[in-house]
Amino acid sequence: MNNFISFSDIDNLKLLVKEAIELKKNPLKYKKLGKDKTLCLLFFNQSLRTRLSTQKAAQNLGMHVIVMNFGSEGWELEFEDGAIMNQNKSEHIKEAARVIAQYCDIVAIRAFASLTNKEKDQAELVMNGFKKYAGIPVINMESALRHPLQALADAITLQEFKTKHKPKVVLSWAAHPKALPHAVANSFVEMMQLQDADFVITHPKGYELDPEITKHSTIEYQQEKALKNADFVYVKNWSSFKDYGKVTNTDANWTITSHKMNLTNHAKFMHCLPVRRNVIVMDEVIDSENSLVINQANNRTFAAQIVLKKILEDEKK
Ligand code: SN0
Repeated sequence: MNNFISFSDIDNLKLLVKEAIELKKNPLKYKKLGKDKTLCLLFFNQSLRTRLSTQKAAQNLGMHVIVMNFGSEGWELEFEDGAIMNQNKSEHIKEAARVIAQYCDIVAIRAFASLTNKEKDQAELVMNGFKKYAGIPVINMESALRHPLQALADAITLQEFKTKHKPKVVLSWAAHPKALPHAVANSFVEMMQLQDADFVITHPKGYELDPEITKHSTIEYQQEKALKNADFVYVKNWSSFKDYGKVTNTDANWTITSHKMNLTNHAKFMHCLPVRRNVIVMDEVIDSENSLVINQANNRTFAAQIVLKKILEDEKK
């Protein structure tokens, strides 16, 4: 593996999940693999799980880690080719990426969608800029469009908790006071399209994700109908894609309650966190024994570790 920007960088998801589960049993087995290698984590946005689990994963492989809150502490970057930089942007990605690459062996980046400029978000400027100019492996820690480390952790969690070959997995939207990115939902959909599962997406009309991403998946606009017989319920808010970045629906009827969980096949509850309690999901559901949110967060370490391991191994070849 050279980069991990989306699921298209993975050859075989099933095998990768299997290897991650093996790694989880003995996380320090490859402690020598990353000796004298440095991972640089650049954050343009807040983080809890991603920051700590990716550091932990690198440490488990014996790597050094440098963390920078680029969004608040770095120069404001210009991404446009040929830009006349006489405004607020101080440094071009061409220099920044090449400079950073001299200090580390792998760079991991978090840069959320602006949710104001659809074209720029769709172009994945930050991730692609680093990929183009850094010349070292790039890992996506949530970009404008994708959060593949989260989806890989979710694939590990599904594998650990599924009790049948082809479970029913429902991705449900729920209302949120803020406009949130599409990245988690997009990567979850792309991951589910690689799984043997009965996968259904449910959301109100107007909240369709990018049709390019969901084109091979089933969409059911009636949440209660979608939840019927589900084995896993994954809830996530996202803002409108059509009416880009807008909150056009605040209907509290989409909240996951115990009444809704009772429609399922005793389903496991999932969310990537952070979650707004009693807005996205009621306490009774997230606090129940069927909630997997803490397990998902734990698997973030092993998702990051298997990706780092693959990149380090391929670098050695
Ligand atoms: C981010 C998102 O993409 O939805 C990160 C999830 C891993 N979530 C938020 O920004 C939630 C912020 C909030 O105020 O609830």
